[in-house]
Amino acid sequence: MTATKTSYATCPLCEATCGLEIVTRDREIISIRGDAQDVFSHGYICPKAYSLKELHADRDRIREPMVRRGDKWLSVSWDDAFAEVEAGLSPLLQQHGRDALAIYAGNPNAHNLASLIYLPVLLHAAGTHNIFTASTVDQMPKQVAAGLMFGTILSIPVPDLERTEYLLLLGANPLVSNGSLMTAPDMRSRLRRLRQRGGKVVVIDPYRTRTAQEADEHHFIRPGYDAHFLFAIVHTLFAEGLVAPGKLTEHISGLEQVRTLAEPFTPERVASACDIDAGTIRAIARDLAAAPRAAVYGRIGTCTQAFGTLTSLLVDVLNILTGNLDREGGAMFPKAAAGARNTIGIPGRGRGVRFGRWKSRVRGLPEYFGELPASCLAEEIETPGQGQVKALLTLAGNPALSNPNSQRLQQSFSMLEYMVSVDMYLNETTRYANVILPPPPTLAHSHYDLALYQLAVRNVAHYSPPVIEHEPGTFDEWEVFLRLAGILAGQGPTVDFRLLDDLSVTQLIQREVATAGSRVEGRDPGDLFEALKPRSGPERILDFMLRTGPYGDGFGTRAGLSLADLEAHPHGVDLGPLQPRIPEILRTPSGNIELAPQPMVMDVE
Ligand SMILES: Nc1nc2c(c(=O)[nH]1)N[C@H]1C(S)=C(S)[C@@H](COP(=O)(O)OP(=O)(O)OC[C@H]3O[C@@H](n4cnc5c(=O)[nH]c(N)nc54)[C@H](O)[C@@H]3O)O[C@H]1N2
Ligand SMILES: Nc1nc2c(c(=O)[nH]1)N[C@H]1C(S)=C(S)[C@@H](COP(=O)(O)OP(=O)(O)OC[C@H]3O[C@@H](n4cnc5c(=O)[nH]c(N)nc54)[C@H](O)[C@@H]3O)O[C@H]1N2
Ligand code: SF4
Ligand SMILES: [Mo]
Repeated sequence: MTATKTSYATCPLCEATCGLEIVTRDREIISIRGDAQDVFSHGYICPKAYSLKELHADRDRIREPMVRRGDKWLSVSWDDAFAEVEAGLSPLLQQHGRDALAIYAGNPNAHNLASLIYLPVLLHAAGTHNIFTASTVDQMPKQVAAGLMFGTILSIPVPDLERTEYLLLLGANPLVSNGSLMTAPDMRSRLRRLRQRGGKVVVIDPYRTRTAQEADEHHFIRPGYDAHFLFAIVHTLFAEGLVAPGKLTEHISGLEQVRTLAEPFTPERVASACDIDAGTIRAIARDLAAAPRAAVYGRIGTCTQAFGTLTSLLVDVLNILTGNLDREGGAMFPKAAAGARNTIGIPGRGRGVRFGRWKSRVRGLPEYFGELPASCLAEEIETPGQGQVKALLTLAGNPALSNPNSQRLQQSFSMLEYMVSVDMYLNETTRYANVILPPPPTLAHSHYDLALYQLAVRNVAHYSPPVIEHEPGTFDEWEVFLRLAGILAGQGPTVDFRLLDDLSVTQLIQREVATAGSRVEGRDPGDLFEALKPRSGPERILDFMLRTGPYGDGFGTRAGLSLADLEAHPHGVDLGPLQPRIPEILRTPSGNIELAPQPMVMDVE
């Protein structure tokens, strides 16, 4: 019998990024437990982690490409599957144009290194305006608010949980969800410690959640009225002379405008709208102002509502007015080791964000950062005319279940002329596909949380190599993405994805050496390309990002991080507690934090 092997990996199932200790024999998983030496999670895991073993062994998990013929599904070779995709998609795109293809990318892409790196390549090759993701049924309002206020869409402050003494949570249930846009393993212990050191947790939620049950205070709110509630707190802070942005004063624009906008929102007027009485609103405002260190945090309940973006903005307006933004124990900005836009370019000022560059065909809704609201997808498929969606590519998403009005969406899927899904299950969505391309088993690909470390309550970096070897003849997800990119770019089903990969890296290097303020500004791209050898795929690009990142070795310009370092530290690298980052983090055109950006002012009316 082969000997067992012990590996360390990050759990990819939610945003908490817990470290796992996994024992395997060949391709079989023997056990999964928490990695006691993990620098961030210290052994904590939730019951979901163990399901990775079942997921791996699940007989329903798709292991080979599948092609649908009527109601029948046939397993086919990868070459045949890509040839099918080519034959199905290319004529449609030639006849009807690029926008005839819609792409839907689901939530697991945010937990997958290969997708995070190669999805942009695939989307670029597709050249369609009809791009949809789970973001618009989740956190897009947060990204818009962060983009407008701070200049980049993931500059979302997170509560400094280990040092805060007052936490106001709106529309979030982190004890169950394990936290979102706040990467923090073992939320229960963190909240418990907060209260043990005399701190207070206050929950605003229309439902008595488990988090609400364990909080010091829970106030029921009428759904959709968080902006009113937050404005009433802002109103109270101004009325009672409690506005104290402290060191942020010189970095903010729009303070007087916020005062004026908050004027009509007296606690008395707001109380009947949001169902929280005026006395409670005033008391929360005073507690928040009086706490030596406090943080306001809003999550999905504050996003999936009519005024989600305004609410998201107001959450951080409150953090700023009380002097809690960017200070220890307040709401702080992580500094991720790789891929964070707020660490790229010249610190303190930038181009800001743009949106609304194009609109959806049927309802005329604006794009945000390259995507349209997922709620538009069904009508784009149903409505005839120039630019109608005729084909769909889903990538790790189940919109037929997860999106609003899903029955209508399912009906629209049956109208498609062609559909391809990259997924390992036959489900509500993929059953409409003509071809399903399965990713390798989760533990057979490497992992690095490029997105989530940008939102972590402590600065950490953790790379895990594949735990299990690929089965011969299987494709990694990045290879699938590049093969699809080749087909969509008109290069056919047999494109050499390694050449496309080289091209992607070359473009990335060229962009970076031309970026003012980069650690490798002005360097010879060819030298850097050579220095990355012999790596390829996601590892090569991750290594490049780490080395040009804020802790990076700058390709020999100083001692610092590279992928080799992370490989030498299987339990992760601790980069320390969060540090103040204003003004360095800002990328707004003014170089200030914008408290009252125009689109939000319009929403107030
Ligand atoms: N009613 C209701 N609706 C909701 C929500 C809610 O709370 N209530 N929550 C919303 C939120 S926050 C979100 S993020 C969205 C999520 O919406 P989606 O992302 O559309 O839905 P998921 O169920 O996460 O879909 C995951 C799909 O990816 C596949 N998959 C898993 N891992 C991988 C992988 O590594 N590679 C590939 N290729 N496929 C993989 C799974 O088989 C599944 O088909 O749902 C939203 N919809
Ligand atoms: N087990 C498990 N864990 C998960 C997931 C999962 O599918 N399963 N999904 C993951 C994903 S993708 C995400 S995005 C996170 C989400 O993580 P969270 O946002 O922490 O969790 P939710 O349970 O979606 O919490 C939303 C809360 O908002 C409340 N709410 C609804 N409307 C309003 C409103 O108008 N105002 C206010 N103030 N509150 C409102 C709801 O009652 C609910 O308690 O969870 C992640 N964790
Ligand atoms: S909390 Fe999330 S990351 Fe941690 S073990 Fe559970 S599912 Fe995995
Ligand atoms: Mo989500």
